[in-house]
Amino acid sequence: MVYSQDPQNQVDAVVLGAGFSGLYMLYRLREAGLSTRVFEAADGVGGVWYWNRYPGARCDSESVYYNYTFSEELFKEWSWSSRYPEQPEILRYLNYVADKFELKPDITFNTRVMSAVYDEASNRWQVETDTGETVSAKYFITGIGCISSANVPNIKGLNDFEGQAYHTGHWPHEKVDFTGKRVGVIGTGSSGIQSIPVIAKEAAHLTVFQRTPQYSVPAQNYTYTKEFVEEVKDNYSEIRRQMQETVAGLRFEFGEQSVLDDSPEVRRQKLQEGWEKGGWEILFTYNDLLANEEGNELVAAFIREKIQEIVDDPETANKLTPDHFYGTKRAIVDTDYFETYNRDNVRLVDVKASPIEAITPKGIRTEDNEYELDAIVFATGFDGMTGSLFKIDIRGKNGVTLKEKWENGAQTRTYLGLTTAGFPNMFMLTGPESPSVLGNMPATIEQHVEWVSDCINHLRENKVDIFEAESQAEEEWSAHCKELADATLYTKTDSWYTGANIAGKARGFPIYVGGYGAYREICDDVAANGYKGFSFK
Ligand code: N01
Repeated sequence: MVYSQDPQNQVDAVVLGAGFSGLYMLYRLREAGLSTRVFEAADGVGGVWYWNRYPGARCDSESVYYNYTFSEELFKEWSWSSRYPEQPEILRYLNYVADKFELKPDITFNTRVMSAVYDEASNRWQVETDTGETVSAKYFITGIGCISSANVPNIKGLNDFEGQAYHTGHWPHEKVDFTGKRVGVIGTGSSGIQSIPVIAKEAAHLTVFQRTPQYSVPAQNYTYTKEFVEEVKDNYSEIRRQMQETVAGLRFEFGEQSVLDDSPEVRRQKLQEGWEKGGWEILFTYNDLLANEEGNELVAAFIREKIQEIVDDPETANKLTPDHFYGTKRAIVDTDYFETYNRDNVRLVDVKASPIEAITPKGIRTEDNEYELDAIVFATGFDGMTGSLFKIDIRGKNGVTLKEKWENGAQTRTYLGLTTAGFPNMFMLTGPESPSVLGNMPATIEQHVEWVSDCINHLRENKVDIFEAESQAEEEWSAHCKELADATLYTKTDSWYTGANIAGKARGFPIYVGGYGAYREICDDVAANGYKGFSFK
């Protein structure tokens, strides 16, 4: 590689991605006086909210918390329309933020970073893009999201289909019109469950290809009143404080009791109330839902009963009824998902019982049938946590790639989920082994960005050239993450959290399950103690 000597291409920091994390990281670095380049593969800001434009896409953390809180002015300027607004509104918000803080001039759009190589002689990162540009930076920061590498399963005949095919995570910008069409949706995770009711209303006929049934509870979405929005704004400081301290970066904690502490009658009443309030209420009703098999089963049984009540056809209801531990696959909230199966134009195909054999020119062939389709929607998810990092050729000391160091995901090792030994001056926003996807993402992102920018300020003030996680600290952190995860039910279920959704991917649970508030305290403590666990040169 020819290293960049061009002063134009020598910057203090390179940041990857212009979603929630990249935008705020750029803001903070610029405030601190660092020259910064952000590279973004899309032609606009937004990250996952740029790409995930499928019908029905919306957030499932309440919008008044699903936003930045670092700027009181911004918080008070923006008003959300509803509890769970749709993707266009969230994308408008992120564009508003980028425009307000004049971030776009420092973002290079339509440009994908292909490699980032640490040069030990100069102690700088050499970053190469798909447009042939090389930039040299002191700090290399990834803000590429945890679920941004789309998974299109390797099904025979994938390219033979003569109709239209879409992936929910790469949806076209123009409206896709399913009117009069026979549509097939593969996948019933959050994306499938959000899009199925909307597509069913438009399409002539919808066939859902389900491999694993999912628990889902009603979102109970509603339009915010002006009074509520004003009240939220008046409580800005309190909301920011609460979000920083709670287990998931929202305003509430898990309930104080075990599932087993309540009598069946009281438990039922609480779960019914949770169902009616919607969203995350049921998931947070008890303190041990995700650790106690017997308790989890009681809550899961309540949701299974609801599915049986809602869905008219008993055979369809049975196929839709899950048997894994509730919440161990990402919990889902929906609008009329199970009700959709009562429509005459919707059918459910169980592809665990009769697996998909091939995509054919005319549709999808399973072991026992062929389904003619005009369009196929792949709601088949993502290569989560490590997928996007591994797509980039990231090389640390001695030319070792991140993929090699982490043994292709079999041995993910980080310190605090922010850094990894052998990769000096590199930071991962919402990286593996941080709380990331188990919390309200904007809150977890703000904490990471603030920690990283404070850290960089500290390094500059103290004229530190090389900042690197120590192997011992990293070993301990990764072991701690594993120990916490193994004490939960998460690891007992196949999910994208564990890597089970990707053929051949190593299994693990590279997410910190100890809670966002506790994690923040740990990170603050590390900083307050002179960044213990890191080496400085
Ligand atoms: O992806 P998923 P997603 N044949 O992996 C099935 C976030 N998100 O895009 O369970 C047949 O959850 C797969 O089956 P199985 C959120 O964190 C948030 O829906 O592996 N089926 C599953 O049913 C979420 O968790 C929002 O057996 C195949 C589905 O495809 C994460 O993104 C909205 C298959 C994939 O579900 C991912 O959600 C949307 C195959 N070969 C997403 N391969 C919000 O609300 C896979 N499947 C904010």
